[in-house]
Amino acid sequence: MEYRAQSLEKKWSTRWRENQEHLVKADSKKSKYYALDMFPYPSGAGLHVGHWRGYTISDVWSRYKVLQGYEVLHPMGWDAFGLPAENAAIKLGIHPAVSTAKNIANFKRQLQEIGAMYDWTREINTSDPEYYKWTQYFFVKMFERGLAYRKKMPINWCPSCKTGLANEEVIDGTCERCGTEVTKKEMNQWMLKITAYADQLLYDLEKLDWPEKVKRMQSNWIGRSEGARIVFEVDGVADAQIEVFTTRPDTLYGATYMVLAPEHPLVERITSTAKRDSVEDYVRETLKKSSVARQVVDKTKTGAFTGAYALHPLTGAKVPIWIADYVLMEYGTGAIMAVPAHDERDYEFAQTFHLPIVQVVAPSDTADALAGVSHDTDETPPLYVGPGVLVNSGQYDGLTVEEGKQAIVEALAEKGVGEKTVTYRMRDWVFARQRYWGEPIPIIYCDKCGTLPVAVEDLPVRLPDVERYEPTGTGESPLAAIDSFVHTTCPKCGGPARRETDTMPQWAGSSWYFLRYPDPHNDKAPFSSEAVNDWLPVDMYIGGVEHAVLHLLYARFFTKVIHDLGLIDFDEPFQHLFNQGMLTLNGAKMSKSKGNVVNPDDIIEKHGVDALRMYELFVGPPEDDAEWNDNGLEGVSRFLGRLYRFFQQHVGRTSATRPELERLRHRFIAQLSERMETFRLNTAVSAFMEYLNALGTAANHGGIDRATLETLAVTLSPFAPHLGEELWSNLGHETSVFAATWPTYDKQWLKDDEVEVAVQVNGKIRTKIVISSDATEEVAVAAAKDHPDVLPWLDGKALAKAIYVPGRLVNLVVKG
Ligand code: ANZ
Ligand code: ZN
Repeated sequence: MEYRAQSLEKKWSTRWRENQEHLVKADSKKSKYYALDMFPYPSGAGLHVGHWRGYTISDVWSRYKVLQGYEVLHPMGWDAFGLPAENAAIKLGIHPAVSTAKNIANFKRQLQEIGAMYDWTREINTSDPEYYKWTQYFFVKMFERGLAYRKKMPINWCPSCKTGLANEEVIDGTCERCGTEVTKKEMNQWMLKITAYADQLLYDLEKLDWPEKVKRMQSNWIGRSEGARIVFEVDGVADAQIEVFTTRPDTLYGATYMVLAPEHPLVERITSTAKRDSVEDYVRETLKKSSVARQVVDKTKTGAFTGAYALHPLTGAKVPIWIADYVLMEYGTGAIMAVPAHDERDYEFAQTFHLPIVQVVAPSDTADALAGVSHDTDETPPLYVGPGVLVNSGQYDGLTVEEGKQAIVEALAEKGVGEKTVTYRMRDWVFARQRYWGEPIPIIYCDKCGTLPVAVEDLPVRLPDVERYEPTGTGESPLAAIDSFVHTTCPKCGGPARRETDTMPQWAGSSWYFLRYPDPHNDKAPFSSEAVNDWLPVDMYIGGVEHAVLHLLYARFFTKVIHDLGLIDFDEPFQHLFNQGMLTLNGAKMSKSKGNVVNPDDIIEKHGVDALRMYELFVGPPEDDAEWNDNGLEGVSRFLGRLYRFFQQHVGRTSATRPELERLRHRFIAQLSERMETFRLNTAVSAFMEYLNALGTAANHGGIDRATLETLAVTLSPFAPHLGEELWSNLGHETSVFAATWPTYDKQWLKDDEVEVAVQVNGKIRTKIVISSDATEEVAVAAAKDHPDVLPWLDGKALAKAIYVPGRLVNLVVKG
């Protein structure tokens, strides 16, 4: 009768494996459900209990969907290319393929232990040539469509990892991998034109059931701004025009100076001789700063005057042109018209350098008073960024901000010096890394024929063996040192040609892996469209919030491209996204480097997998961070033991069903189902605990019926699948509990919390009392005896007998 988790769990996991219980039946007639984990990067550290939280949540959810009658695809694989394996190779001299294979074996063992229903026949490894062949294929398709292109440009460069980085990989000015401050380096780069999909990536967010926070992060990342481009002539410099981007064309009359980014190509041409030295000094200083440091709002404003003037496109006034590091070359046009009265950064700059501040927008209620005010009062107007009406703006005075934008852009457009436009913060994706452990970019350079994609039938371009993994630091990947890799023949003219030696970034393989699981062994195509259209979009995608912009944005982009290639009929990959919270220990995030990880292997040895699974849920609301607590784990473990013993005690001698049990059972199913549907999985676990307590009391009134035990076994099985199977088989079933159905409840049992009960004394009705419908006899009798209408009839007499007919009456028999 003791609950021996380990042997019981071993029995069932062996049986699942032998019966191939978790094979997905693609031809099933059931509705399909796709529940996906963000696949892990198989690091050397293995999984700690913090990682298990997401995997537990997704498995509980998948098994719940199985019980609801879906055919569930719940696959697993490895995001296996990436820097850590390569860095370990450099340090220890172990080939990344070898260390990766070893890590995968360990991860797989751990994930099998968790009792998850992964269909391992669909396992994916992004570093497997059979897989990356198709990653290269998509690159070729993008190249053919002009979505992959090569460009010389200053890119983010990590001096420690010695590789280029995408904007998304630069976190607060430092390398996402190693924390080193990122610098700029001018290099020829392969780029993916993600900006071509900027509007779709933005507007389609609306279609998704994602946490608002993640949607907001993506939309901020895309950073769509509506505004205008305005052209300013430079006074006395023929053909020099400064184009600015502004979101506030309505404030044009308040533009009292211009600012170019120090890197702006016009700076050299327009700078006057007198100002040349100071301007060059300033440019040099700026190039040392990261773009994050340059964007800090309240930092002291610095800049230099070029000595040149622009001409205001409407008034013809001369406006001084400055350079300053708060204007970034990468955004808009790299030049601004500065309106200090209505822009915070311009306001500070103007104050620092004593440039004129002219108010051109006033809050509506003060507009009349201000309209006549001339510019040259001594008083500096306050910064005003709110709505209002135009003032000091010639014929446009009195228009609202919105009307002003419209009217001024129209006037500029008529003169051919301005137009409405949209600007994005998001840049194209730098898609090349100067590293070894990644997918080779399938491109060939021929002196005669130019830049050509590798023919699809020649894919994959295999990663060759190298002796030295170290990046060269010159900006070339280690592949450049392997002659046999570099030298090839031109696919067009057959002449000598060279291969591209850069590899793809970490994020390449994960941008489409979810499309591969429905058809993972296809060697004719990346997947069968039919299979993928059948299963996708992913119904539930579970993973950490740290992927809010990188992976999730790239995966959406790839999906849209693949949709436009005509291969799939949907254009968003993940319908529902869930981000689990982190597990902490003593307030700190668990991580190997902090030395504060709880190893699941130890816990399983002591309490079993099911206890760990249930505790991973019980620890707190799944979306919140939660603190690991050994006592909590032990409590859950004891609860499972209690439940097991309760079951064994009643399973051999079940009673008849009675209303008390039915009421409890239906209420439990209703409560648990509601908590599942709202993803409150921690309170779902407490629903079991409350139910078991209530059943303990009810058992004393005449035992436990079979329906109760069946309900317990089935509902428990998503949470504690091994124990669920055991209890189910204890009931005499020969098939798996996952062939059963999640129970439904009857609303009739949910109403009538309270009942009216007649109270008789020696057979005569004396009053009626209202008590809880599942009140025990003890409670009902006590309530009857104490009622003021009953007390006189009991006065001075002895109570000989008390009978409670549940829900109907209490009969008190008195003597004397
Ligand atoms: C004039 C103006 C007046 C502006 C005003 C703002 C307020 P978002 O919303 O982020 O798109 N800007 C444009 N390009 C820039 C660059 N490369 N570096 C730094 N700042 C730049 O912001 C657009 C506004 O940011 C633009 O509108 C411009 O300043 C500035 F009352 O132009 B505005
Ligand atoms: Zn050629």
